[in-house]
Amino acid sequence: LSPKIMEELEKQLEKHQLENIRVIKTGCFGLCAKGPIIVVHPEKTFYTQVKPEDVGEIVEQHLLKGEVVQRLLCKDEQAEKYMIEKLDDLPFYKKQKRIVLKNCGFINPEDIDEYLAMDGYKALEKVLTSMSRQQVIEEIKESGLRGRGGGGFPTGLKWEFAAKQENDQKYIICNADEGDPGAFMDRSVLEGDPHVVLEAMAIGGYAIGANKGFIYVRAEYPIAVKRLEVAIEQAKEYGVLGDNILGTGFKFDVEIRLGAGAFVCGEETALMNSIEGKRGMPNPKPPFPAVSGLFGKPTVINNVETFANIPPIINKGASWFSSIGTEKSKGTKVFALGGKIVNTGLIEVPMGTTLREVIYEIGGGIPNGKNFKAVQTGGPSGGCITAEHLDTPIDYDTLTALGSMMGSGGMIVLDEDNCMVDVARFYLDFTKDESCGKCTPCRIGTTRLLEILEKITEGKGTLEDITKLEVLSEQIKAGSLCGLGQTAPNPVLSTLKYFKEEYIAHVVDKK
Ligand code: FMN
Repeated sequence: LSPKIMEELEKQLEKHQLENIRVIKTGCFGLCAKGPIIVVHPEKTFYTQVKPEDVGEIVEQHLLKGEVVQRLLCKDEQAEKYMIEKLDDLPFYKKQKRIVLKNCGFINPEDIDEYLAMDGYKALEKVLTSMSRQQVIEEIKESGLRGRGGGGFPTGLKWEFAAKQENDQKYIICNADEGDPGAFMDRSVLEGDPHVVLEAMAIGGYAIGANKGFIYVRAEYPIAVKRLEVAIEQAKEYGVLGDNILGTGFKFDVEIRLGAGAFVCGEETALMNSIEGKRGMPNPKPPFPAVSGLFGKPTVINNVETFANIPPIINKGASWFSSIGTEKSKGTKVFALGGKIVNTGLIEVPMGTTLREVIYEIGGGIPNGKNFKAVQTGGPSGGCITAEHLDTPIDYDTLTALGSMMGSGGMIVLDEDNCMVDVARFYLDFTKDESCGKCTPCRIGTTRLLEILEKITEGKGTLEDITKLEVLSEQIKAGSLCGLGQTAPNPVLSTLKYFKEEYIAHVVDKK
């Protein structure tokens, strides 16, 4: 609908000769539940669930007469009335802190001038003109930034390993494969602010001594791909990518590679095999990519969101960044809120925010008066967190301690109607399909695990099957080659930990 709304808006502005009003196509505002959205600046009037036939009224009443169209204002579900007039007043945004998403929904991602107006490429200029490679690495290390792609590895340390390698060729890769069901964080960054990733990759290239970067993005994200292509062209024209960046002599180029929707290709070694034109299957580690990665050369691979944190850290300093978050998890985290929640959408919160704040204050709670049951974090590699842990501050370590994980940021809320055995079956169905087949524990193990789960959900399972689930899960975790198999049993183990009675309720010999 949004392109139609935009077309209608342009037509109406022309009809009324409102030449001094600009229509800007932006990336995502985050509040998916209320799209399509029009924000009228400078006052930031927030019109939601707009239809093409509403546009005439917005133009004639608001833009010509200066009167807000009450009917189209954002509805506050909790207060059950149309009341939110300004974007900043919405509870959805109040508890958020936008570092990664700061430009998403505000600038035209296809216009480098708008990125430049938001301090774009200032960080690159700063590192190239006033910082040594080691100083850049120290700054990132001191910031405490950890990888947002799932593993949580310290980014500065990864860059340092690669920087120390002596080699004539090194690479920087941006992992934009984003295969978790329910995750769309990286997509929104690429669609809303593609230059931030290019700027960060060039900074990374300078820091480790690489002059070539690849963005591996899934082909199912055509808008992200197109905006990246436009951004790369504009960055080259502006002189922030290419042979002699900002006249400093530093050379850095970026190419896009498309993934074909295989979840395992998000795993770093499988991804690099895929870029090399080989079948996307993981390799054993070590060697780690920082030592021997793409084409056997030292390579830094980081997630989209990790990269999006780099320019703000360089611009504002490591101590600014590390003042946000918890002791061991610094900065913010972007989450894709989905499932049984009023405000489905994309949010960014400081690490340490509680799940209760995310689900009830930002997310608006559970729809239709239902009770919260659990939240699944970390997608197919993660697990569920129950009501008794809603006050847990979100960070890498607390979520892992609860038997789940931060993962890349998918957060699926489940209510009293969800069967937890079925939730585990859903994720196993996914991982079994996505197993690449290279190692036996994952290939055969996930198939057997799914068979047992199907037997139980069909009401044909036994108590012995529940024991088999536990034993087999541990074997798959211990024996699999890569993170896919090593984490595939997590949804089973965590639902067994917190909801064993639901498994028992399904089996034939429950007495
Ligand atoms: N990392 C991503 O950034 N995006 C992905 O889509 C992704 N998919 C993965 C899928 C599997 C099965 C596994 C095991 C890992 C995946 N990862 C993904 C993690 C990467 O292997 C790697 O840790 C990450 O790209 C490193 O970047 P970071 O340090 O910035 O997090």
